[in-house]
Parts: sequence; C-alpha cells; structure tokens
Amino acid sequence: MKNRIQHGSKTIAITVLLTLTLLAFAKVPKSLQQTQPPKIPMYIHGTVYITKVTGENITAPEGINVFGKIEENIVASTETNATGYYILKIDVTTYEGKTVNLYVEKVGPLASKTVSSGSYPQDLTAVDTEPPTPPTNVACISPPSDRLPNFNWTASTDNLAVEGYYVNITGYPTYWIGNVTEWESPDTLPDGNYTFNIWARDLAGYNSTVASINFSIFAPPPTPPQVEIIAPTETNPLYTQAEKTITVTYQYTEPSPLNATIKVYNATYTVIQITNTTAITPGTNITQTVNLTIPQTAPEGKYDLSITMYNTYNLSTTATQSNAVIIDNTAPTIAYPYQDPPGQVMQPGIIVEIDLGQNVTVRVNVTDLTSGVKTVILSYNISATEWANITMQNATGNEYTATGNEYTATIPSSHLPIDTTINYYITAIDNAGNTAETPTSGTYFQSHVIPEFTQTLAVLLILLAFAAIIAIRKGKEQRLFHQI
Ligand SMILES: [Ca+2]
Ligand SMILES: [Ca+2]
Ligand SMILES: [Ca+2]
Repeated sequence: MKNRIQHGSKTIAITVLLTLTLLAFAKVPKSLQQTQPPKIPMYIHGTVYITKVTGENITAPEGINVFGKIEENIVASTETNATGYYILKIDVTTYEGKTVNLYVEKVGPLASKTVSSGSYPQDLTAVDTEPPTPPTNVACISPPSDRLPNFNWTASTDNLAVEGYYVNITGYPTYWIGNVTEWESPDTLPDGNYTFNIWARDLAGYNSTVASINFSIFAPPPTPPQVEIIAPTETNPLYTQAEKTITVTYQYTEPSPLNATIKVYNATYTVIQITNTTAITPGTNITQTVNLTIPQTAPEGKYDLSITMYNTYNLSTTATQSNAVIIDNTAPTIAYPYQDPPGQVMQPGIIVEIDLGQNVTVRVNVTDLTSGVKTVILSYNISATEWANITMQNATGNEYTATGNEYTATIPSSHLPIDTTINYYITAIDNAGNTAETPTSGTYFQSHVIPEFTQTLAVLLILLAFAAIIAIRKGKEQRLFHQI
C-alpha cells in the first residue's frame, strides 16, 4: 500500500500513517532529510504510507494538526476514533496525480501526541527551533524624577508563540514578567544612569537577543514647603480675650510634609505655641484650620502669628503676620456724656429740662486703646419699658472733649409731649467683645420735656415789669416838671 491512492469513489479517505518520515522534527541539514527526520513543514514525496480506512472521524487532537497541501490548496485532517490515524480526505478527481505535501504543525503550547501506525507508534512532538525576535520600540516612559521607572515596548514575534519576557536593570535583579508590554521597576533607583534590558522567551524556551535602552534617574532635590497664613492677618487681625479659642487658617504646598508649628507671640511673650502633626497630608494648596485657646495668663497686647512648616527633609518655611492676634480683656472707656439741648455734660440722676419740640443730640467720648471701639449704642425709652437703640456715629473734631473718638446720636424727641421723661444710657463694645455701660447699670441720664412758653412768659413778665417801672418813673418826672 505504499504510495498508493486508491480509486473507486470520488472522494477517497486516506489515512496518513506517520511512520519513519515523521519520527522526529529535530533540526537537521536539508541534505540529511532522506535518512534523518526533517524540519517542519515536512515535504513528503512518496515517503508516507496511505491507507484507505472506513469509520467515523473525530477531531484531530489538541496541539497537533496534520494537513495536506496540494499546490495552494489546504486539505485539513481529522483523526479516527479507533486508531488515532490522521485522515486526509482528498478529492481524487481534482487532485489525481498531484503531489500531496504533508504538514505536521503545532497549534498549541508544547503539545505532543502519540499516534499509532500499526506497530509503529510515533511521538509527534512539534519541535520549535526558532527563537523569538527581541521586543522593539523599548522606551522608558516615566520622568527622570520617578525612582521606580516605567517601560514599555512593542511585543516580540515568534514562529509559534512568545511566552513572555525577562527584564532587568543592569546591576539589579532579573525578573520574569510574563507576556506583557509594560513594566515598572520594583527597585528604587538613586540618581544615576542606567540600562534597561529585555528579552523574549518562546514556548519552546528559546530566548531572543537582548534589547536595551539607556535611561537616567535624576530626581530634583527637595525644596522647602510653601506656606501662607490665610487668617488672621495683619490686615484682618483677630481680636480676642484670654481663655477664648481662636481659629488659625493656613495653606501649604508640600509633597512630603512633616508638621507645622503655630506660634502667637511678641518680643517679650509667647502666648501659645503648638505643633500640628495630624491631618498633614501631602499636596498642593492644602488648607488647614487649627483652633488655639488663649491662656488665661496671656497679657493684653498685639501679637504676631507665625506658622513654620517642616517637610520630611527637615526643610522649613515660616510665614508671619505681624499684629495678627490682639488680646484685649478691658472694656472701653466712656467719658463726657454731653447733651444738647440744654448743652451740658450729663450726670446720672440729674434731670435736665428740654423745651417742647426739640430733638436731643447726645455726644460721648469712647476710647479703647487695645483693640479699638467697635460699636457705641445709645439705648433710650420714654415709657420705662420699651427701649430703643440707636447706633452712635463716630464724629471727628470734638469740640466738647479733650480727646477724639466722639460718638454722636440724636434722640428723636421733638414729637414728645410735655412732661415726657426720657431715660437713656450708652453701651460701648470693643473689637474683642468687652462692653462698658454708662451710667452704671440701673441708672440713666434723664431729660424732662417742658413747655416752650414757660421761658417766653418769664421774659415777657420781665419786659412788662421794666415797662411798668419806666412808666412810673416817667409819671413822676412829669409831675415834678409841672410842679416847677
Ligand atoms: Ca520559536
Ligand atoms: Ca513609576
Ligand atoms: Ca478693650
């Protein structure tokens, strides 16, 4: 049955008995192919046995494919269930007389299949003798500051399949990284020049040549943090009292922050100093707020605020705001409460009379040396139960007191009827929230509305009295004249 294709039907099933010709697929010179196993693909010219078989075909085993090639036409094989024979069905009317090239190819990883050829079992291990190509376009894709550099490349190719890659950085360990096209070094690199090497391995274990690129690590030296005080500032200071809690807000930029020291101080006294380490996260324009409680013993005065930010390289930057925190425990001073009409400095408990139909202007001098006057309020009533508040306006050019800081308000009293009593007192609040009141709590400045004509009548009476005296005198002179 050697070299025989049996005729008799249009399609002849032929079993390829893979015998000596397919013994092995070791790498050998072509000149030895007659007596030595040939390479794949194997060209067969009358060196295989072909047998007509009957029976049901099954799928060829995984990993090995046997097929015929007639001119440019591929004839795929199947495998018989019972015998393990590979079967090529060849249409005789089409291909009679043609040469059938028989191929054995490996279609999976390192597959082998033992097929039986009568008494000649053969091990059909597909042997790969070609190494893969090295990867191309190898590149370092991370910046020089990245001490764990990243690389990528275009995949290698292989006659069968690339299994994966070996990589290393010269002087560092070699890693098997599988079939990927990107890698990050797990080794932290100091500043320097390096070579990255990569080579592929195929499924048969052949290595490609090595592809290499040079790259550098040059991380910039660390710089001090950037820090800025947001609040309080010299422009917008924070007025407070002892034992009160203040909030400090600052902003920083630092990739490796360590801590921040917040200090409220002046040349002679440090009010408070704390080092903030919690929630110090790396980043750009990170805003932090810190609450500080002013100690009870802190003297009044103006204090600077500083924030010193450290990074893990022990580099620091200090931001300062002068006179940003003002501690004031003293109430403002209220002096010279003056009322017009009648135009006099007021005393509590002494009722001054005002004419009907007059508005009353009240002036007062308020000073606060530490934090400054925030608000001055005149509270008045005409019924002893309903108090009304007027914010007194700051005025300059005080003509009634020796110092400045005069505040003025007008009580709308012109509509008040005769016998109305106006009570009022003045409250001053400084910027730290200290308050003062005058007169002392529970007493008031008081005015009483009287009829306007009371005075006019008095003047009239005086004038009438003078007129009467003159008339009497004139009468006496006339009598004297007539007597002469
Ligand atoms: Ca290969
Ligand atoms: Ca990296
Ligand atoms: Ca004060």
